[in-house]
Formats: sequence, C-alpha cells, structure tokens
Amino acid sequence: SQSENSYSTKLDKKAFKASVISHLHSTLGTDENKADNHAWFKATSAAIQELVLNRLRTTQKTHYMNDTRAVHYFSAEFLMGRLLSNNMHNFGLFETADAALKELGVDISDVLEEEPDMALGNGGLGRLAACFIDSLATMELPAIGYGIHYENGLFRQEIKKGAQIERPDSWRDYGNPWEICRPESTQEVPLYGYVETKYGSNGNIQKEWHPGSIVKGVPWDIPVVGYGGNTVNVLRLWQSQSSSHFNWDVFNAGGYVDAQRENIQAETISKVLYPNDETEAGKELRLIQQYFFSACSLKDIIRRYKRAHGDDWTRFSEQVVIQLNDTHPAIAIPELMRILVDRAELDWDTAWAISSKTFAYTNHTLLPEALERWPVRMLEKILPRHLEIIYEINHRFMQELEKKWPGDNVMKAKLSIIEESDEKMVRMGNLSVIGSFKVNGVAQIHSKLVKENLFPEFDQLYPNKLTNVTNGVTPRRWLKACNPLLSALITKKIGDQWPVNLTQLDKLSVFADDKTFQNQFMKVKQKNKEALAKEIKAITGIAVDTKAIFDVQIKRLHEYKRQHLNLLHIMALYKRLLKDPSYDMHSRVFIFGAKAAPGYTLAKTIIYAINKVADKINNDKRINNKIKVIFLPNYRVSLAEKMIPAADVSQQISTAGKEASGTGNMKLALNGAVTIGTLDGANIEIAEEVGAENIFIFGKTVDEVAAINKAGYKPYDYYYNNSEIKALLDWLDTDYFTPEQPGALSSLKRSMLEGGDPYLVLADFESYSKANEALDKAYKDKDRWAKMAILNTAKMGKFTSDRSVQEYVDRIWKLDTCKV
Ligand code: 26W
Repeated sequence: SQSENSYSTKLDKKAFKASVISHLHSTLGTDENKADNHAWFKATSAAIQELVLNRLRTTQKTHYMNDTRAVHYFSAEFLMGRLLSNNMHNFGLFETADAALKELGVDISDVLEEEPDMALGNGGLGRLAACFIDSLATMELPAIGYGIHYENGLFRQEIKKGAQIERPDSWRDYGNPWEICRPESTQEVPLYGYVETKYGSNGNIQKEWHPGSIVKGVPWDIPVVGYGGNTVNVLRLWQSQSSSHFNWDVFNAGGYVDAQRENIQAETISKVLYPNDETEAGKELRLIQQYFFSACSLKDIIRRYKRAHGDDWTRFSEQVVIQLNDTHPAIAIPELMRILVDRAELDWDTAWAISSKTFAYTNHTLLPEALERWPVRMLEKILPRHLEIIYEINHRFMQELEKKWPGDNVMKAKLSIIEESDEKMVRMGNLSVIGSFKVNGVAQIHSKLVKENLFPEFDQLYPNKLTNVTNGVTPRRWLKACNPLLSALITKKIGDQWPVNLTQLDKLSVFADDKTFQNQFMKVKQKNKEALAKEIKAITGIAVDTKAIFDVQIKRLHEYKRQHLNLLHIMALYKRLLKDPSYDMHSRVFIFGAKAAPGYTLAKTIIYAINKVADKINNDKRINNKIKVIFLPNYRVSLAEKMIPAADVSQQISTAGKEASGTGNMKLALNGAVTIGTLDGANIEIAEEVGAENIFIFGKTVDEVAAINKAGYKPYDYYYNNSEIKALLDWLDTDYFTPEQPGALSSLKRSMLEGGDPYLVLADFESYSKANEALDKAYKDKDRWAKMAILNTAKMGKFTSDRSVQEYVDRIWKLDTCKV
C-alpha cells in the first residue's frame, strides 16, 4: 500500500525472501523443507532484526554526536507484548513480508503466533510505558527505557473447573530474537552492610558505605523501532547476576553447594515480576528489585554523561531527565544524592540542586493500598546509607516547612517522608514529590484528585509542581497493526497520515451518516467479530452468534473495576429471560479477560463466579442463546489485539474516582466500540470528545461517591429496597451456579453487604441496568449504532500516546527532536 511504501526501508519481496532463507540456513541451521512455524518465526525475526540493528547503530551514533538531552524512562514494568508484527509495520515491511512468506508457502499469521508475549508488566502502568517508548521513537526523540529483565513475566493463567491457576511464564525458553546482551556495560550494585563516618579530602565529614554484598547487573537491550523506521531507541533491561560467581576457596574445601547458594540469591533478584497490581506487599525482594534496576540505570547514565562531560556535574540536569513511572524507582532519588555527595564529594545543596532538577514523577493510582511505604527497618538493613540520606532530605524539608508554616506540626506530620506509625515507614510518594521538579497525574479528574485529596498540602507548598498529562495509546499497535481491515478502510477514506497524526481521524466524522461508509465500517466490524468467534471456539469450544452484541470487559481483576457489577447485570438479564421468555433484548455475548493477583482471594472468587455463571447460562436451552458469557483465559497484550477490533461495547465501569485513567477504554473506542462507563478517569475525556449521544454514561459521580461515603453508605438499603438486587445477591448464596460446591459464591454476596460494598456496586446497579437498556435499544437501530461506532473512532485523535509524549516534552522533559 501507499502508506507502507512511503516509509519503506528499501527491501523488496525478493530480497526479503532471500534474507529469511539465508537466516533459516545460517542462523537456525535448518532449511525450507524442515522448517516449522517456529523456525520461520525465528528466521523472519532475524531478517527484520538485521534492519533494526542498522538503524539502532545509526541512531546511537547520531545521538552521541549531537550530545542530545534525553529522557530516561524508569519503570519496573514494560508490557511490550509481541514485537515482530510491530517492527514490520513500523518499517513499512508488513505487506512485503506477508507476500514473501506466502511465496515460501508460509502463512504470516501462523508465524506471528509463534512469538511469546513479552509480559514484563501487570497492566496499565506497564503497557503505558510500552506505548510511550513507541511514541518517543516515532517522534524521533532521544530516549531510553530502563527496567528489569525478568526471567519470568506475569504468570500464565489457566482456568481449571472455573478457577484461576497460575503457571510460570518463561518467555525466553526458546530464545528471544530481539534482545542483545551487552556484558561490556555490566554494572555492580551494593547491598546491605554498614555506613562508616570519616573525614573527607576537604576536612568535612564523609560517609562511606561498606556493602555486605554486591550483585552484578547485566544489560539486555531491546530495540524500539519508531514508525517509519528512522529512529531506533533502546529499552535497557537489567538482569541480576552473582558478582563473584565462583568462590574457589569454598569450592575446594568441599563447599560447592554453599558457594552456589549466594549465586542463586543474587540471581533471584530478576527472576520474577511481582504479580500485584495496586497492592503493596512490602516484600524485601521487591525493594531490592527496585534499587537494583534504579542503581544500574543511574550508573549507566552517569557513565555516558562522564564520557562527554568528565567530572563537570554542572550540566547533568541539562542533559538528563529521569521520569519515574510511579514510585517504584523512587529510590533513585537518594541513590543519585549518594553518588553526588559521597562519591563526587559535592556539598549537599549543590547535589540537591542537581538531583531535584533531574527527576519527575508520574502518579498512577490513588488507592491507599497501592501507595508504597517501606519499613524503616527494612531500608536500614538493605540500604543503610540511603536511609540516612532520606532522613537528611526529610530534615531539611521539615526546616523548609517550619519557615513556611511556623509551628504547624500537623502539616509536618502529613508531609513528612517518615510516617511515625508503630512501625516507622518511609512514604515513597512524599519522597517522590519532594525530590522531583514535576509531578503528574494521568487524566484530568485523576490529577485534580491528586491535587485535592492525595497531595493538597504539597500543592500549596509548590504551586506549579503538580500537573496533568492525560494518558494515550499508540495507534500503530492498537489500530494499524491489530485491525488491518479497519486501517485499510480508514486509509482509503482519509489517507495514510493518521498513524502519526491521529487527529486526522476526525475527517471520518463527515461520513458518520453516509450509508455506504456505515456499511463498510460495520462490515469490517462483522469480519473482526467472526475472527474472534473462531478464536473463542478454538479456545473454549463455545460457538457464539456473531450477530450478537460483542460486549467486552478486559482489564486486571479488581473490585474497583467492578467486574462483579457486570456479572450481577448479566445474572439480572438471565433472570428476566427466565421469568419472561419474550423479554426484549438483542442477543449479547459478554466477553471477559482478566487476571487476579494470586493472593487476592475475592478477585479469584469473582473469576470463579464469572465462569460458573457462564457454565449455567451457556448451557441453559431456555434462553435461546440470547446470552453467552465467555471468559478467555490468560488475557495478555496479544489476546487484547484480537479482542479489541471485534468489540461492539467497551465496559469501563469503575467506581468514580478509582480508575486513574484507563487506557483500554481508549483502545476499544479507537476500534469503534461504544463505551458504557462511569464518569471516571479518561472516560470523562472520552465522553467530552465523542459527545454525550455517543457514549452510555451511568452511575454516581466523584462528588456523589464522596457524599455517599461521608453520609455513611448502607448497601443493605439497596438490598432491601430493590427486589431485583436482593434476588440476585440471594441467588449467589444458593447452589444454583455451583451445585458441586454449595456456598462457593457466598463470599461475593457478603462483600457487598456485611463487607460494606466498598466500591458501591449496589448503589450503581440500577443506573447501570438503565444504561444497558439504552444501549440495547441503540444497537437495535443499525444506522444509529453505525454512526456511534464511526464517531467513536473518529473522535479518538486526542488519545494517541504521541500527544501525551508531546505534552511531557513541552512541559516537563524539554527535549528536542533529533532526526536520524
Ligand atoms: C506496589 C504494587 C503496585 C503495582 C502496580 C501498585 C500500583 C501499581 C500500578 C500503579 C497500577 C497501575 O497499573 N495503575 C494504572 O496505571 C494506568 C496508566 O497510567 C492507568 O491507566 C490505570 O487507570 C491505573 O490503574
């Protein structure tokens, strides 16, 4: 196509074929006759990687020669998904590769299916980081992502008899074609030990940390290909390794096993991603992970800076900006202070002036249980010098507060980095705000709540520090690559610039009433639904009617996201149909994808409940296939890419004030799904863009939620006053859905009554039910629905991650593009 040619990196079908075959021979040691899909995947990837590495070298040379200021995106998670299709699209080579493989007798989609997801993240925060580095490369901005090279990413989910089982995700078992090990850039990271006080060269008191152990960090680079293929940045992920990997004395004394034990401990650091999303568990290994990758990354940055600027620290914050993706890497703040004060021997004020101009922090959640706090005792043991530095930062900060608000100890207690609870804690959020020059939330409403509820005093103290940058998603992966049919239709209508200039989608608006375009648009949706239906059949064995409404809720399982509100409503529809077989509703397939944190019992019960209700409904002949409930196991990026293009309806139903932004909401609307949602996170901005007629908004607002909680929320009132709600909750308490396990769903009922229904499921139920009726009615009007779907796609221009990144660049990072 035109769009591909205009960006294409001169490699035609013939040359591509030759390259794949040559890799089949020389890289994989096989041939065209013996190769299976996996070998074709490896060979195709190797052919692409050759181009990637060329552009990577050119990019790095260019950045080096220009001594560019760069952003360093520190994130404990990068949820990259698969890279082959994305890299081919970004090089403009997808269609060439497709044709070349076809001539070799190979189906490209079979090849793409061979790639394991890089699931080095939990959910929204990790996927946002992946979208941002895609945008940074596309926009030709000097940037590097820093994170952890987890040996095991987020667990693989199996569903056995309705319940979630976790299995390890070993994504590198057969080798990863993209990553490059850079042993020459290995770093060493100290841990444990004690701090010695002594006198430095200038006669001042100096601190020296004598670590109790040292681990090595070995970097693996993943190239990040920008759209157009010009800039290729890197994602640098650290793998931990034992530093003295063989202790000969112990070994020779017969202590082979003891000598190995220490190795194993060091290597445990990057073994596994913590699967908790929004719950801080306070685990020592997690703190070590955070410090490990922050320290390796800082050393890497400083090594590069010194190569250009020697020991002159004055330009450090001009060259380096570090974005902290939530507080997970916040320990980098005292680490930089340690390097500047203890190692470079700068005085505190000079060091602080540099450090506090280097860091910026993004907050991704308001949930109290997700706000990181580390026991002082734990820090003291693992990072004794950092604890001292944190105390010093806090001490000076308290003096600043005393000047501003003399004698106000309440204020001091609130803003202190140290929480004076029974067990003293270090508040990483407070440290991040104090140590950063900018702090942002991720959607307008979220940033407003960050200012008003989470950090109001900080906002008073530092009037322009807190700001908003609304999230975005990359349209290259989340429309162009995942939805080729819709992409082709859009390009035919408005040209090929939309992937890099998403607001051009608005040009589709004038066709929203055009019958021909409506037909074309809905035909694409229909084809995508048929493809997903096939997938559903293959995975679950269940046949679904592709004329039914495809209603999708895909996200981590969490009470605040309220999958159980969706489930209660499904049960309500089922009950209405049983009671009155002529109950008027368009047939609907409810599709879920969700992983629960392994220790989150109620979340697991909700998964179990969805599967058990699904079993019952899917096999109940009485309701004539009006409802199907599908739980697709192991929700992940590559599955999302199949589900999103096929969705008619996008469920975004969190309790108002709880979902910081959401990004799935953007991806689904971009692909023509209509949202049913609360006024929460970015839903509010989506509603603003698409207009009230093109979205189904329901439920209590942020202010109403606050008022209800203040007055004392009584879920029993809803239970006793709404007979449908009562019947539904009581139903959960029978053995109707779990005959083999009576009472298995009772705890779900209890959570909404005795448990206090903390996320206001019952308070929002009726409003949700009404919104669903309106949605059902709208769907039955084919023209109206087509118009809504088109306008959802047309009005998503704002939500490209290019726009988010541009806002960071203009208002926080102050970067210049660097054409490669
Ligand atoms: C320490 C445990 C833990 C782990 C992960 C706490 C918190 C997190 C993340 C901050 C959770 C997360 O992914 N938050 C999501 O960030 C997205 C990107 O900004 C938002 O779109 C989602 O609304 C928010 O839930």
